[in-house]
This record gives sequence, C-alpha cells and structure tokens, in this order.
Amino acid sequence: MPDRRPATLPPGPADERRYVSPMPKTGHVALAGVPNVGKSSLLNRLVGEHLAIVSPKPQATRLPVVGLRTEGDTQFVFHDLPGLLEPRYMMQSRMRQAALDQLARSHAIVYLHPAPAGVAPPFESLAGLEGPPRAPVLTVYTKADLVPAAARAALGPDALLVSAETGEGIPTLLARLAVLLPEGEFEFDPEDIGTQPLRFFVVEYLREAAFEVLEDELPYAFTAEVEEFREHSSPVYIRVTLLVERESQKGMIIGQGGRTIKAIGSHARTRLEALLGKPVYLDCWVKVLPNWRRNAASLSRLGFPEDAPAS
Ligand SMILES: Nc1nc2c(ncn2[C@@H]2O[C@H](COP(=O)(O)OP(=O)(O)OP(=O)(O)O)[C@@H](O)[C@H]2O)c(=O)[nH]1
Ligand SMILES: [Mg+2]
Repeated sequence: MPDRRPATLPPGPADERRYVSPMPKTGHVALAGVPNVGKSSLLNRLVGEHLAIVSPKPQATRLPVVGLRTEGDTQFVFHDLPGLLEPRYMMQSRMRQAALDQLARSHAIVYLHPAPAGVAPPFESLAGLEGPPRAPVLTVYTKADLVPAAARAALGPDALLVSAETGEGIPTLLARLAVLLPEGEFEFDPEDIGTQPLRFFVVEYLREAAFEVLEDELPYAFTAEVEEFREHSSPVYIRVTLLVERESQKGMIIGQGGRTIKAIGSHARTRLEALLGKPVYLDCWVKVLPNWRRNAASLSRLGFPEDAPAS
C-alpha cells in the first residue's frame, strides 16, 4: 500500500492512523430529475463512455443505468435514473418505481435541473415525494454551456453548474460528492465502468436508434429483447427481436426495402462494437407484443420491476 501521507503534515501517532492507510470511500449516487434534463449525458461524461442512451426526446431512459468512476481512494457508483414524472400508464409507473427504489438506496442524490430553466424547485415537490429523501440532495444545474453569464448569476452565488458537453463543473461535482460518501471497500474493480450485462446495452442502443430514426409515438412503443448472444464467436453474434405494440407498426420499423430496420441495427451495432472492442453481427427480427407497455407480465419479462406492494 503506498504511503499517502501528505508531505506537509507534521508527524504524530494520530496522523499515522489517519493518513498512512486511509479507508477507501464508496457509495451509490442517484442522478435524478424530470425527463430530458441531461441525466444520461452527465452519466456518460462522468464515466467517459457512451453507456447510457441520450435523445432530444424525453423519457429515453426507462431503467436505471449504472456507471462507475474510481478516483484514487473513492469509488462513485452512479445511477442514471428514469425521469421523474406523474405516471399515465403501467410502464411509466414501473419506471417511476425503479427511480424511487434507487433513490431510497442511494447515499447521495444529485438533483439535476437545466440551467436555462432558471432556479430549481424543491426536489421533494418535483419528485412528488411525501417527505425529504433519506440521502442528502445536491442540486446541480445542467447544460451550463447554454447559459450566458447573466443567467448564471440569477441561479445564486453557490449554484453548481455542469456541462456534459464541455465537462465544466465535473471536478467540483465529484469533490462535493466525495465528502458525502461513506467509508468502505470498493464494490467493483477500479477499472470497470459499468455493472450491467451486455444484453442490457444491446436493448438500450437499439432503443437509442429508435429514438433517432422513428417518429412521433413509435419510439415509445418500441423495445427489444435479446434471443441469442454468442460472445465467443467472431464476429460476436447477437439475435434480437424488435418489439412493437401493434401489427400496423411492424411495417414502419422495417421501412421501405428494409431501410429503417437496417438503420436501427447499424446504429446499435456501432455502439456495441465501441463498447466491446470487437466486431458484432446483429441479427434483427420484428414481432408484435400486443400493448406491452400496459401489460404487467410483458413489463416484468422486459425487466421492469414490479410496483411496490400496497402496505
Ligand atoms: N448543450 C447541452 N445539451 C445537453 C447537455 N446535456 C444534455 N444535453 C441534451 O439534452 C437532451 C437530453 O439529454 P439526456 O441526457 O438524454 O437527458 P435525460 O435527463 O437522461 O432524459 P430522459 O432519459 O429522457 O429522462 C439531449 O438532446 C442532450 O444532447 C449539456 O450539457 N449541454
Ligand atoms: Mg436519460
């Protein structure tokens, strides 16, 4: 273990205990806020990889994405959460449940609010919580690159502004978070950036493509399921079923001469190859899973946690 005692400290037994083998710090940090505020973009900036999907359309994130960052003696376990909203149908209430579950399990909450929208309302009211969350809440203004100096001043002298675009404010954010984390051994390898299986990212990147390529309500009715994953074949072989809610949507996913499905597959393949560092063959098929966003069994099968039982 390297001696991490700062050179300027005077010698002494208490100092020895405290500095020679410092206890590492680690904890779970929730990135929370309403849809589209830049939670996923910030997660990607924090881990230095395009892990979480990003879209100008709201509600792109449906299930939490975990990103790791280890800096010296501190390991941050970030959770990019689905945007908090008032659910209108079952998938949205499962998304909200997933977000609330992780909020309750986190050591710190980063409450993200876009700087261009002005001063953030209180987190509890925005999140529709009955009381303040257990973990400390750090309010952070996103999209700092979009606001001129005068608008920054209006946010107050202590406001913390970050930009996923330029990286502004990230070191300050990490420093303010580090003091909120408990001491403890690292849960993950310091080299790792994520914890979720590749299958999860296959679906996510296909959904990201859907947000880019498809219009109107269609990306919201879209999801995918991995049927087969041969990681040791070359190229890596992945067979997926692209799922829509109605028969009439199948043709729109396939597109003229298969143009749309090719564009979706190719976007996801490029992202997966970047993540895996090897060539991928993505075999895409389309199926209807009727009304899956409003069907409890389909949602459970697709990985959405069940609502908390009424107590
Ligand atoms: N200029 C600028 N745009 C940003 C920044 N962060 C995010 N955006 C854009 O804001 C939009 C939403 O970003 P996301 O990261 O997908 O937002 P989110 O909060 O994860 O959204 P949901 O998953 O839908 O809740 C995208 O078009 C991003 O490119 C930023 O720092 N600067
Ligand atoms: Mg997101």
